[in-house]
Amino acid sequence: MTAAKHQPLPLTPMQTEVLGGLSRGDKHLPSKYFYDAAGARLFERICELPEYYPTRTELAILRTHLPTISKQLGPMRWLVEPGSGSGLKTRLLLEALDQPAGYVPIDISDAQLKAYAQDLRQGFPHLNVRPLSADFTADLQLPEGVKKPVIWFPGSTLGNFRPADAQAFLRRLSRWGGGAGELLLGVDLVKPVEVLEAAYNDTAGVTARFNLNLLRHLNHAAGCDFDLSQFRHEARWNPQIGAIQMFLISLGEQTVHVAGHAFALASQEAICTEYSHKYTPTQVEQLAHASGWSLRNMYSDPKNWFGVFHLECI
Ligand code: AVI
Repeated sequence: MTAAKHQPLPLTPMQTEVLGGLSRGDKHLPSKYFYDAAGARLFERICELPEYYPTRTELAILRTHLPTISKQLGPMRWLVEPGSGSGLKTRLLLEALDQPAGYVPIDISDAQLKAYAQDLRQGFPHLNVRPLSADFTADLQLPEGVKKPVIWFPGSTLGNFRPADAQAFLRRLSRWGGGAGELLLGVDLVKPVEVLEAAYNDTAGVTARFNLNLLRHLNHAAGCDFDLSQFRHEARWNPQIGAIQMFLISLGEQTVHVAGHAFALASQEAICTEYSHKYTPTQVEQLAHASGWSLRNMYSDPKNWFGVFHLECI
């Protein structure tokens, strides 16, 4: 009898991404894996922190300007949201819209999407909710009949894309529903460094837990063996690229394993876990223009900390 050969298991897409990120000279981990159930709950807590101004600032802008925005959009529009719902903000927009034709939330997590659609139908019994289970960063087809959509992308999620990816994503959005749509885009704006760094290094330590939870998630879902007690959270402004970068810093020399591959980390070596780009209004306009959109209006708060950009397809 010959001994059965030990075949390595094929890598999952998640493991492939983690291996790729840890193989770089400047180690990275993909920020999209922050949002397991625990991460999503921590993010909700972040949004309520005194230092984390984006959520409440964007809400205040919407409360002030939604009547005007709604008038400009006109009646019977389809609302399409990449991501399965931004809670209160989406509800405010749906309430403000004049007889919306329907609402299409798009999310890769089918279970989350169905629960959200169900919940929404209770609050808006007459609304035609058409959830679409898909990766919104890839090419996709909106449901039949959804034309000239109003695309809603709040929360400065665009800031978590690298600028080239942000441009490619905005270009894709411009083609949704056959083009000719409009985009309501919430973007966090450049502001004093102290304000930015405080927002990502909160005193209650919630952002630190959110950051470390990425390792816990990868341990469970990608078979890694990160020891959470051997890392600390750090977030700092990078003026060269105009972004807050979040890091997990190795507290000592250590080796971590991913799917049978070993990675050595030096003491104080940083793993970058997130980019949160901040833009000036002019930069947003330029980025939008380079991706097939022109600016109709921009709404901001008295300190100009956050912008809601109303864009239309060129
Ligand atoms: C989801 N995104 C816009 C947040 C941000 O501000 O970049 C994620 C986040 N990371 C740490 N705090 C919040």
